[in-house]
Amino acid sequence: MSEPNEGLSNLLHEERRFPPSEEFAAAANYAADAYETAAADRLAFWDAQARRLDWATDWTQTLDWTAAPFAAWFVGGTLNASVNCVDRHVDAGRGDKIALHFEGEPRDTRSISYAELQKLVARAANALTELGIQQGDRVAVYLPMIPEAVVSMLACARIGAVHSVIFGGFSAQAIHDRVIDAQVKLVITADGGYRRGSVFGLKPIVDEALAKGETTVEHVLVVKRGGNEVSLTEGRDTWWDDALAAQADTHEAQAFDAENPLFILYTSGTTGKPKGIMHTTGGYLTQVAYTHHAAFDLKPETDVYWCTADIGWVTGHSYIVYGPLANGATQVIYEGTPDTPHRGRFWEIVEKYKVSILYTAPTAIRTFMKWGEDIPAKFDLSSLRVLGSVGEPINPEAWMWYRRVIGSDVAPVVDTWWQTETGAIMISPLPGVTASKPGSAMRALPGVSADVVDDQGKPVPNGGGGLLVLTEPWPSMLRGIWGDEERFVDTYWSRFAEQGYYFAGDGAKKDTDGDLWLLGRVDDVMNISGHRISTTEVESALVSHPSVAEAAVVGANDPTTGQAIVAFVILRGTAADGGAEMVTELRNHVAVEIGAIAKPRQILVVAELPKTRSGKIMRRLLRDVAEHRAVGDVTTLADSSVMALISEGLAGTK
Ligand code: 6R9
Repeated sequence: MSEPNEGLSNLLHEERRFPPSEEFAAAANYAADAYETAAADRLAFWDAQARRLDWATDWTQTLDWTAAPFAAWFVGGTLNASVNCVDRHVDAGRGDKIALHFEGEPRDTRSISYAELQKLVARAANALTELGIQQGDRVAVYLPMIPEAVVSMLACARIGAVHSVIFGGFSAQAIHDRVIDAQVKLVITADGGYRRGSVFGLKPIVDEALAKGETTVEHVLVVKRGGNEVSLTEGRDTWWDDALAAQADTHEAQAFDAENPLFILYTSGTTGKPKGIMHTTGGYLTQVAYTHHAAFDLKPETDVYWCTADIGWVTGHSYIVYGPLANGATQVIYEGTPDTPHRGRFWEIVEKYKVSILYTAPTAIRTFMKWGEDIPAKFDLSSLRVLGSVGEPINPEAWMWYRRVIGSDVAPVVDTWWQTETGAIMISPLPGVTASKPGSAMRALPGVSADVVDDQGKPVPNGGGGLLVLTEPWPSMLRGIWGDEERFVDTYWSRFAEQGYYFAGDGAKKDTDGDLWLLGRVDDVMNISGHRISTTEVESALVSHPSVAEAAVVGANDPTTGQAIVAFVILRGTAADGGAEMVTELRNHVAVEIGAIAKPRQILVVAELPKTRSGKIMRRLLRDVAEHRAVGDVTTLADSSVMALISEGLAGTK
C-alpha cells in the first residue's frame, strides 16, 4: 500500500467556510432536513428518487441484497432508459426545448431539441436493429465529443444493447483488448475528429484494431466528422448517415428489466488488465438523475449546464448523457480543448450560452490559474451560479481561485467524489445547504453512507485518517466486472468482508467536524489529469518493448496534472547506449500500447531497481526520487546500495 497524496494531508485546520447566500438557500432544491429524511428510511428515500423516472412496470422490492455483494435494485421494475432521457420530455410538451448545444472545435455549432434528439435516436435504434443488434449485445463507441456519441449511447439503451464507450485517445491495442473482452458485435466510430486545430483519424485506428484479428465485430458504423480520407471495408463498414437515412424516425421502445445491463466502461485497476465495470439500468438512472438534481441544484427550466468531461469517461456517461437528459436539462457539449483557438475558449462558451452550472476537473482549473486570471476576466461569467469539480482531489488554492475568479466570489463550489464503480456522485456538498470548506468534499449525499476506517475496518474518530469505505449498497453501484465475478469480489469486497463494506481504494481523513477530505489512491492506480491509469499497465507496456528488461512506474506529484507518470527502466544489453532517442522511442511505444494519455512524463534509465527481499519493487523509494525528496527508509531493501546508485546515476539528468 502506498501513501496517499501527502500534499493534502495537513488540511485539517482549514478555518474558511463558504455557506450559500440566503437567496441561494431559499431557492435551493434541497434543505438540511434531506439528510435526516434519507437516514430515517434509506430505502424509502431511494424509492422516492426512483419516482423521478417513468417506469413501465413498478418494482416489487427496492433492494435485494441477499446475494451480496451482488445487488439488485428496484426488483421487478421495467423501464427504458432512452425513453426516460428523451421521449418523456417530448411527450410532456417540452419537445422544442434544447437538449444539446453542440460547439465544435472549429466553431461549427448545432442546437438539438429534445424532439430532434428523439428522431435521431429512433433512426439510430432502427439502424442498429437492422444490423442485427439485439438486447444484451455489446456495441463499442469510439467517437469524438460530438452529438452522435450521445445518440449512439441512447440508441443502444433504447434496444437494450450494452454500450462500451472507448475514449478517443486510446490506441488500437487498447480497442482490440476491449472489443475482445466484451465480445463486441458492432463498433460505432467516426472518420476523424478535431484536436487543436487539426484532424486526427479514428477510423484508421479501428481498422488497425480489427486487423489484429480474433474479434467478434460484424459491422462498423462511421460518422462523418473529420472529413479525412478513410477506407470502408465492403460488407462490414457503413456510413452512419446512410444507415440512418434509410430508417424511419420513429421507434417503438420496449421496457427492460431494471437490472438489464446498460453499459460496460473499462477502467484501470491495480493489475495490467483494465476492468470492464458493469452498470445496469434502473438504479443507475435513478441515482444519476437524483444526484444531478441535488449536487448541482439543477433547475431544468432555466439552467444551462455544461460538463467539460469526455464521453469516454464515467463523468461523461453520468453527467453528460444519463443524468442531465433524464432531468430534461439544456446542456452544452464541446468537442475541443480549452486552448483552441485561444486560452479563453471555455469562458467564451460560458458567455455565449450563458452557462449557469459548470462541471470540470481540478487539472483544468490549475491550468487556467497558470494561464492567468486576466483571460477569464475578458468574458462575462455572471451567468454561472454553481461550480462543480470532479476526478481528483482539489487543492484549496484551486478551489478558492475557481470560486473567486470563475464564480465571482458567490457561486458555490461542489467538490464531488465518486468513481466509475459508484456510477454517480457519492460525496459532495449540497450547494444550497452546506457551508463548504475549500478542498473538502464534505459529506455523503442524502441516501449515501460513507465512512473512513482503519486497517481493521473500525471507523476512525473525528480528526483521524484511514481508508474510505461505503457502508451501505447504493442504487448506481457497479453490478460486477464484465466476465470476472471473482475479481469483483476480491477488488472491492474482500478487504472489509466481515463488515460488508465497499473498499474504494482512496485514502481519506475526517476532520474535527466529521467532514471528509479525499487524499488520493492508496493502491497502484495513478490519477493523471483525473484519468485513472495503473502503474502495472504502463510497466507492462514498457516491458513489451524488446529493449526493456525491467520497468517500474510511479505517479509523482505534479502541480498541473495532479500526478505525472515517471518510469524507471532497465534496458537490455546494447540498448542502454540509446540515450535520448531510446527514451523517446519508449514514450511513443507506451502511446501505441495504451494511448497518448499514458505516455510517461519522464523515463529514467537505471541499472537496478530497489527491491525487497521477496522481490517486490519499492515504489515508495522511487517516488521519493521522482519527487526530488531525500530517499526514505531503505532498510527493507535486499541490496541497500541500490538507491544510492540510482540517485547517483540520475544526478544531473534533470
Ligand atoms: C468520477 C471519476 C475515480 C477516482 C477516485 C479518486 C479520484 C474522483 C474525486 C477524487 C478526490 C474528488 N477522485 N473524484 N478524489 N476528490 N472529488 O473520476 O471516476 O475515473 O473512476 O476515478 O478518482 O481517487 O477513486 P474515475
